[in-house]
Amino acid sequence: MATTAKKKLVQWDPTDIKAEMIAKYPPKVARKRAKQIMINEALENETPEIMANVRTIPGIITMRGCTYAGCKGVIMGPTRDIVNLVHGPIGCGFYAWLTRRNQTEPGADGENYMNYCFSTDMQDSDIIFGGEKKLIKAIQEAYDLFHPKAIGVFATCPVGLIGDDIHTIAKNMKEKLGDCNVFAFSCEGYKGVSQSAGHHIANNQVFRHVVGKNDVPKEGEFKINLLGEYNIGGDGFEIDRIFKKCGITNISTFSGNSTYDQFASAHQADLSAVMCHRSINYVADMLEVKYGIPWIKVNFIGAEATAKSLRKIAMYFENQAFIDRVEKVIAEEMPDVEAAIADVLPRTKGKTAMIFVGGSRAHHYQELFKEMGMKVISAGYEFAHRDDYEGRQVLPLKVDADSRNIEEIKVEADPKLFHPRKSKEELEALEKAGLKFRHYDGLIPDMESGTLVIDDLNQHEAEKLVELMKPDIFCAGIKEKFSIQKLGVPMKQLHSYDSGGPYAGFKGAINFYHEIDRLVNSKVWSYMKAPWQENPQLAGAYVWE
Ligand code: CFM
Repeated sequence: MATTAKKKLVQWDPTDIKAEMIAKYPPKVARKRAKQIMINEALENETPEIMANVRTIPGIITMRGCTYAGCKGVIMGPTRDIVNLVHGPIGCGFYAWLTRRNQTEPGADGENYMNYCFSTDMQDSDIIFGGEKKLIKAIQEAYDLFHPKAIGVFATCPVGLIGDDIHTIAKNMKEKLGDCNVFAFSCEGYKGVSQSAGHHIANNQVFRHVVGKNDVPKEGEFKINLLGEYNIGGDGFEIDRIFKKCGITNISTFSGNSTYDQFASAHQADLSAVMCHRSINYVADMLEVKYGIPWIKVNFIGAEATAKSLRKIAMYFENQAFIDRVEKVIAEEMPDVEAAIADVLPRTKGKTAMIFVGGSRAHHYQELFKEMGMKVISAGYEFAHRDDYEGRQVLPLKVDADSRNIEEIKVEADPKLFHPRKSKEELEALEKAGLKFRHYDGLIPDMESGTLVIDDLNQHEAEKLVELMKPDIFCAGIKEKFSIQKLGVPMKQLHSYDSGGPYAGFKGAINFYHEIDRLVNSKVWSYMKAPWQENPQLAGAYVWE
């Protein structure tokens, strides 16, 4: 025998796995979940339909977060010089305080409010008599203490229920203060079915109140916006290092390591590069319609994907010296990557992984696993929409009661600031040469046939999946971490990176290979046995079973 690897005891068939996962549900729940659990049969351009962006069934322990989390934590959290004032009970403010690993480098002005927790700390009496006066006082206090350029007010659930008029307060305070932009977000936790609604609410307000407000010209020959990159674990720092080396000027990242001024200048870029499609694709569209900036999809997770994305950016600008410079950077960076792959591959090849993260990493991280010779046997998003699974050709999606709740901004070409960066003919020629605009194929076509694609996975199903399919590694978040590890399977957090990272770009890829190699080859997991697995003491059954 050439191989010493132990054969898995469990042989599985995707149809059986799916049946097992929903076997315990009442019939109505099972029917709904069956539409969100898909056995991948993606063939060329035809992808099977998956149900996504629908309400979680009450009682099910979902992996999702709330709309407020998507607005305050995800989109606005990483911007350092906007005071984020949470209007609500203190718990909402406290739990959104540095729990996402946004990183920032305060600039010369040193202005950075990310490490503060601002809240109106609503009490019972505010819920009964209204919290508006308290909010006005809090805005004034934050202004007096810090004199920030901007203050964002975030509504938590009770604010929506009692009807405090946060937008009028913001408008009045902006006028009163004079040199501070104040705007508010109606991002009550219950507003949508997940974080995704909060992304949209946040982005709409940034687009409405900030983008396009700074016309002081930004220098740079190849100017882009990087949309949907949040600098978790320093990913954005690594991407910016590569951009700098290539001669790319990043006008504005939405919103990793960003500032108010960057958003305000975003209309000066000549291309938008979209990383996390789910959280921001509509901003890319709005930037194009209002200012004439085309957009392409990129991915800086995975060394090959990074090289490919850089080449796409270079191709767009059609400048030979720039194209050569990008090639030179790739040629300089790749030898270290290749050496790291050669080191880990004998130990990682053929191993299996599962990835369940928010709305884009479950797709992007497949690149890194592929580079390590590993197969992703099941993956899915917490809150993505059908286009993130099946590709943008399914757009526009049917509007339902929940999506109708989330505002869609109608934008038109700006009479002063709109100018098309390329003519129609130029764009068509680039498309012909292989550069696709406004394009995203989604996760499904990138996964092998017979794999399982699962939307809004929950605690029960995660445990079933792991028990039945025994992956070599499971990737998700902190809520899943310990229940999976107790099953004897290593678990990697792909939201917070378990305090590791960066994993983006070339250097990030190398970090990731080493870390996954250590995790999937550690023997410690096979020794895991819970006391009740050795000595079961109690067993019970329901009478109806
Ligand atoms: Fe986009 Fe994100 Fe993600 Fe997301 Fe998120 Fe995140 Fe995520 Mo956690 S914006 S959808 S809401 S890539 S916080 S940086 S890791 S769930 S997959």
